[in-house]
Amino acid sequence: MSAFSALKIQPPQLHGLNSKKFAEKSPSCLKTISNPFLGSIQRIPNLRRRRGVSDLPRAASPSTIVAISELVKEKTSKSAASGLLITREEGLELYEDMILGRSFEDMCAQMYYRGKMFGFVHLYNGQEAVSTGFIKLLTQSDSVVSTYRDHVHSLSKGVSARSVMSELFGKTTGCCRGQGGSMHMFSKEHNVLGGFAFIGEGIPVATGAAFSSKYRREVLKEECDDVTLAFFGDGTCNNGQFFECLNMAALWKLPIVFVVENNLWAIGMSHLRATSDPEIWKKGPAFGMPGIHVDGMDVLKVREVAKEAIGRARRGEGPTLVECETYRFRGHSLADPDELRDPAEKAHYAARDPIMALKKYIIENNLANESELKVIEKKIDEIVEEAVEFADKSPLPPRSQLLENVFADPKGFGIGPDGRYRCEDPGFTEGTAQV
Ligand SMILES: Cc1ncc(C[n+]2csc(CCOP(=O)(O)OP(=O)(O)O)c2C)c(N)n1
Ligand SMILES: [Mg+2]
Repeated sequence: MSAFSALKIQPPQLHGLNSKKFAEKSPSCLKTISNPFLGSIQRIPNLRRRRGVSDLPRAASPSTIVAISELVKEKTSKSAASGLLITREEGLELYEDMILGRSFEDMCAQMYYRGKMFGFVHLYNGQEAVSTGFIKLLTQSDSVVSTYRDHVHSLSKGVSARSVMSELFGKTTGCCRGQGGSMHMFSKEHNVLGGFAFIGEGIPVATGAAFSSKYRREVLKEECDDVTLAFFGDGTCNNGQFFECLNMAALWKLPIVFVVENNLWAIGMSHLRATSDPEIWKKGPAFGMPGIHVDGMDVLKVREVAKEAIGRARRGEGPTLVECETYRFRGHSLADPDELRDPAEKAHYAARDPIMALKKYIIENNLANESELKVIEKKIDEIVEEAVEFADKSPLPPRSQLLENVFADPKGFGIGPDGRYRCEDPGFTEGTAQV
């Protein structure tokens, strides 16, 4: 039995893609969505013959790109004996991470409206199952590449709430010393390789990171089985960088997982309106890698898919494209009044809150009781409160920091040694920028 059949994934409703609209848009898709696991059914006739068998992932049949569930048959789950998908410890870890993500973002909204943060701030509420389901399976040396919606990915990867909040406040104690802000989280220590404001921009960076892991292992003969996760949205999947990187990753069998957070909207543009074939996962098999569709509001399903995709990458079997169908509970950014989306759609997804779903699973399966979960919630409240106090008290960066890491010649203009602004005819200097 594969990991996916063990999951008893419900026949997909493409949960939020309003099925009537979806049918009008693409009747042929409805035929495929009656299958419980979309990624498992894509047939690519003769692909192995054309490309040579050894280049392709090991599949059940020579002419099929199969779902990763079929590729890893001997998966053993720690909690297999109990028949549950997670142990108590795992359940509590997932719950804590999701509560941290949610509480942190709620606090960001408060701080933003109190004028503590500047620029655009994009929150992750509703999408927690994706970050937690994937990132909690990583090791320290694995990498994560995010988008402008990057706070929660960073927290899941272990960057402290203090340093993310300080970064948002523009303080020196932030993970980028206050120079990045909301959309540019980075942590060398945790291998968070950046949030990126331009959509699609992180995908080549992630592909490069995955290439470097493979190069270290296969050329430099270092011990390295690091995996990179690239997170990005549905609106990014019609962008050229996505296609270029899928091609390269499949061609070179890179240890990467492309994680699409399909929240059905790109600012105010509906995914169904903007995309010729709204099933993004299908683009994986088109490039010779498995494509998976998973309910992104269910952390346990995401986690099962993630285990196999990450495992596949770690074993050197190449990339996977995973489409997580999810939803954001707030506007595109905190500057968005969120008036475009249908209230019925929002209510539909609010009822599928991934944190509530995990809580229900934990309690119904006696992994923990309500009061034990309350203890976690209280602990997280304190962490988030403390992060705000810490950020608030932290110093602002000195003015001289303004020109650090600026590659254009800083000699001609900027802050002079006397602390005053100066502007001279720019010329090129050698070496590092210094004021
Ligand atoms: C290259 C580029 N073009 C346009 C934009 C403007 N823009 C900002 S967010 C966004 C929508 C992205 O939607 P999606 O990828 O679905 O991510 P989500 O915000 O839903 O997480 C666009 C087009 C941009 N940031 N970068
Ligand atoms: Mg989107």
